[in-house]
Amino acid sequence: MRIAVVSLFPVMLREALLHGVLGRAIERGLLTVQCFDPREHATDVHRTVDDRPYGGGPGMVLKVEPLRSALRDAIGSLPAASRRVYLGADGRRFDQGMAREAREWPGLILVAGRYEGVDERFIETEMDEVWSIGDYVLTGGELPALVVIDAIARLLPGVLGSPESAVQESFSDGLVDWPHYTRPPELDGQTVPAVLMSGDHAAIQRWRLRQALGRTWLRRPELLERRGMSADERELLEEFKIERAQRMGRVDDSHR
Ligand code: 4FD
Repeated sequence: MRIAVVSLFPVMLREALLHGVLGRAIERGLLTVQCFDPREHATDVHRTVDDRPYGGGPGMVLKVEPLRSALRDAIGSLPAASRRVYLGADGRRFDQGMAREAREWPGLILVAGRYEGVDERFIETEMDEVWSIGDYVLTGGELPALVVIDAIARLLPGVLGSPESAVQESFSDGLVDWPHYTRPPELDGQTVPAVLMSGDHAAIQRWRLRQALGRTWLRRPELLERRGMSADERELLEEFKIERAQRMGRVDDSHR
């Protein structure tokens, strides 16, 4: 997949993309990310990219022409069917479903705003969609762009080590994760659940699904509402509730 980002801070993006799974995916050519800096498209001696808002008020607004010129370069270097997405707090809430859809696109152009925003005419004429990563305001669209790139990239074939990762994910689709443990088996009296060391893979799978259902019920009930449960899953969740009630009745009511 090919991604282009229009941003005044290309170094910030490039640096962040050097590390970990994402860095390796780019090294291996599973994904390309190119940056296009509107400042390089400013035509005056001062390389001006922003100006004062019509109507007055604080802050500056990104001008259309340098943005549009940078975008034209980005479009020129990506497949024709690429989609154009602006990152803004007023956009459609980005979620896993949108990441899954976007991974099928041949190319994605992300535009990261700065200052008080970009001239609305640029968004109207040039953008297909506006996405938000959550209900908070940031100083720029670069971090949201990186979040979107990360969420999509890990879904691309070959990016996560094994194809098993994808199977595991569909197994627990729409649920929060189950708890994870590694050595040592006991730490200051905190032990690893015995089933995880039993070697009984069917029992481990059921334990993990039970935990994922239980944690989703406790922490993100609205996800469970939306997703629904099979008869088998309903039974597992009941088991989780009973176990938890017993645990809380006897010793520990420290966590909800
Ligand atoms: N919640 C998000 C995206 C961008 C952003 C910006 C005007 C500020 C939050 C236009 C002002 C863009 C988000 C950049 N803040 N800030 O996804």
